[in-house]
Amino acid sequence: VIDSIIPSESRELWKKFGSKEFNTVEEFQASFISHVEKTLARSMYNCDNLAAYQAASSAVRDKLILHWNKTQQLHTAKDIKRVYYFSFEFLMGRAMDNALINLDIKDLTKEGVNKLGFNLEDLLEIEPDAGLGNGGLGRLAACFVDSLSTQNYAGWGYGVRYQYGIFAQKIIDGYQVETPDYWLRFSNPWELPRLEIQIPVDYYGFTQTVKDLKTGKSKKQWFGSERVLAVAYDFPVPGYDTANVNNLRMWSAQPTTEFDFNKFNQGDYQNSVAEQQKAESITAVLYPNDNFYQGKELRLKQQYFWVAASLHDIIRRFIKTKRNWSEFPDQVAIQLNDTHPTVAVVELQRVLVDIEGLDWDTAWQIVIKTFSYTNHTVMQEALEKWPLDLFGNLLPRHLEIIYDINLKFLQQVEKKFPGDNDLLSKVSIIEESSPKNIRMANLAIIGSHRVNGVAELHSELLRTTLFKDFVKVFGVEKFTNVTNGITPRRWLREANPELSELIASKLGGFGYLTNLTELKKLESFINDSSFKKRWAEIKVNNKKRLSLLVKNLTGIDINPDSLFDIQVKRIHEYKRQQLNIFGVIHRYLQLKKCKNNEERVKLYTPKVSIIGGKAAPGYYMAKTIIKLINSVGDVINKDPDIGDLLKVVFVPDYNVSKAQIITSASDVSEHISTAGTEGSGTSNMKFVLNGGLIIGTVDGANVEITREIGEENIFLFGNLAENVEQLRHNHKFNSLENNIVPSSLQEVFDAIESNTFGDSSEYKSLIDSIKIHGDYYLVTDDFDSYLQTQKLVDDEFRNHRDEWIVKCISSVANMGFFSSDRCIQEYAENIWNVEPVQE
Ligand code: B1H
Ligand code: IMP
Repeated sequence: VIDSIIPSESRELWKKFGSKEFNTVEEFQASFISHVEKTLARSMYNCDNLAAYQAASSAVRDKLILHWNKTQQLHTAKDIKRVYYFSFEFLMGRAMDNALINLDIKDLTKEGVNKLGFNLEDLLEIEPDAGLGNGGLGRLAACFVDSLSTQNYAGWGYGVRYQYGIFAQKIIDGYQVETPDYWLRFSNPWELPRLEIQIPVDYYGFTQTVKDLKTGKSKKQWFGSERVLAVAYDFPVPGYDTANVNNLRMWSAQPTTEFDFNKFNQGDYQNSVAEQQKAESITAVLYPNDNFYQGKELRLKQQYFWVAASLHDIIRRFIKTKRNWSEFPDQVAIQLNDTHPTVAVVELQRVLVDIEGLDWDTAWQIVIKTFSYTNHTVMQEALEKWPLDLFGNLLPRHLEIIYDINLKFLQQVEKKFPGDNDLLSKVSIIEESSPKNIRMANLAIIGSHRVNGVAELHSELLRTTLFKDFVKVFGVEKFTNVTNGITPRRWLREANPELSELIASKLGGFGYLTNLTELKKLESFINDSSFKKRWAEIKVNNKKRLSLLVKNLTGIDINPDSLFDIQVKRIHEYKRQQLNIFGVIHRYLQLKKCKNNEERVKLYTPKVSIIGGKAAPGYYMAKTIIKLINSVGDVINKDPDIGDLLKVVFVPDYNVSKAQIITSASDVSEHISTAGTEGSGTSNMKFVLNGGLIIGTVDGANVEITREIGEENIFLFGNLAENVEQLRHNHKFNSLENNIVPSSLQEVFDAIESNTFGDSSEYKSLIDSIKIHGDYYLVTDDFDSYLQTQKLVDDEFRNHRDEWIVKCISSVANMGFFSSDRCIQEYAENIWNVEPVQE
């Protein structure tokens, strides 16, 4: 809208009474009190911590909204290309502390609430995590929106506003028990309901050929038979040290107000209402699987719901600019975070052809130029394949369009590689199995102009294995790499206040938080003994902070002087928590073999093994691993022979806010996936950035971390990805008779099987999977080198502490590459073709 169409008189009034943001302690307090009294309808007399948290957040939120408005007006006025990050998951964690840090008002707010009788740290603890994601993939999306804002890109996230986030994990008798995470119970001050933005989304029904009134040509049209409304909720995303505030728009499902008059007239009022209520179930709950695909109709409903609403919103915004459709890709870049939003490719084609009347090829060129696709995993069981019948029933027109896309694509392939039927069947979107499936990765590749993996090794594996046939068809340039990154604001400044301040004191301020390669300058302090002393002190403080959390959660006392060995991530066989716990058992057995305490103390470094993470509710083996960890802990922690020499802790309900305490407290952390299975990993980056070392396999981003920080600063072990296939093949000839289990591991199995850790029948399937079912994840192959590496860690931590600290400092100094800012810049330059927006 051009300013001049608003009458000057009104404009003056808007200017005169326009809201002002708080900038002083007093202005904050005024806003706080106003929210207590008017938003919450409370008073000085009944303002408890919850109310104080809500009022303080509302005050901060108001400030964000003003920045948000300005940012959106600027972007609209500049008429620039926007990036839209489509992600089924945004694992945001808490918003308040992050907003205070990014807006640089933490001290002000602390003082403000203090004088009103509240402690800021207590208020921050009240906020529930926004746990709208499973693990790395969802947290990556959260880091990306932070970097988009911080670097002044016009970048929005589009997601689903689940009413229930990832379940809360309780440990009862050593077993995982899932409880629902109703994170919205006290309402959410960080979201802005835009109840007026209601976008109809249709399902089911049929397609028909109709005559276009304008052109006279006949065309296909979809008549859905079920309709829900998508309502927008906006989450402002503040950047650090900038006024730029982007938007994370999350969709919530609502019934339409159109009523089923048929049912109503039949007097079936109750049923008619019940039908309507079902609409809300679409956005009720996040699917709690990490790296595992479950082909449920409700999930496809969620995906189409979110994607159709988001595209509708983007297209509306584009149409306002009155441009020609061919310019759509100059205004819009859409990143598909894994295949979850891939139906967007089909939906955009449908809108352009069926509704806007473009011819097929013109539309298809627009689609390809608009989309790009990130693959996060090569794990077979994670690849989305929708049964054709299920898909066609829910989205009949989309299935037809997929057939057309596929036909035209296969014709192109046939032309280039005549007679290569094997190739055709491999790259086809349709898997000719029974029942037939739609391969979403194939569709995503065909509908995008760029495909990227998330670490160099992973991207290389995509090119040479999973997507090699597509490399043949499209050429290798279409397949690129963007190594993941993390935001140093949340994962250093917020998670490790003392270390980030120490670094700032040496580097002349916090500039490194937006220019992380500045950390390199820390190398000049490697021989500064007072710096090293302070560095070590901070690590101990962070370990004390974690000890307190562990005590509160589990009742277990751990000694902050011990070596803290941490593995926190989703529980998965490929991530190999079983290797970790078998190693722990091995250590315990060796300790028990010692003659006396003197010998034990002489041979072993006191150590705490800390493991945490959620298992997908239906993943039996992962749950078995959790039970084993807890049972092993129960025995070891109570054993009077052992004392502080070994403690085993399972941290219940690992989530983003706990990760912020845990990542700064490791001496070593474990990233020990079977080579070639972990796309990237991002917690590996977080631990090293916070001054911990890594025990790792040559997998995912461990490879590049090693390259950046130097081989001498990381404890690598295990077989390489290139040998995995051969090793697995070898296992096929193994059986009970032809044993592959090394004696070290056999000793561990014997201990388990003789009920040392309770009823061994509980662990039978776990042991069998290794002993007789082919040991797919190569535990037997890597066990001895894992033990050796653990020994090395013990020795270095105990006998070479000064070198250890030097390793840590020099690692941190070389972690600059792993900022999500760098990562977003690579996407912006190589994939999206967008630039930061300057005022
Ligand atoms: C990652 C997933 C994932 N890769 C399917 N794939 C899901 C797949 O609900 N599902 O169906 C959910 C999640 N998640 C992770 O992405 C990789 O395992 C990590 O290695 C990587 O660091 C992360 C971010 O790229
Ligand atoms: P949308 O692009 O229509 O969703 O609008 C998003 C935001 O952009 C609005 O809330 C405004 O802040 C801003 N905006 C939209 N249209 C205009 C305009 O015509 N002039 C200036 N800002 C606008």
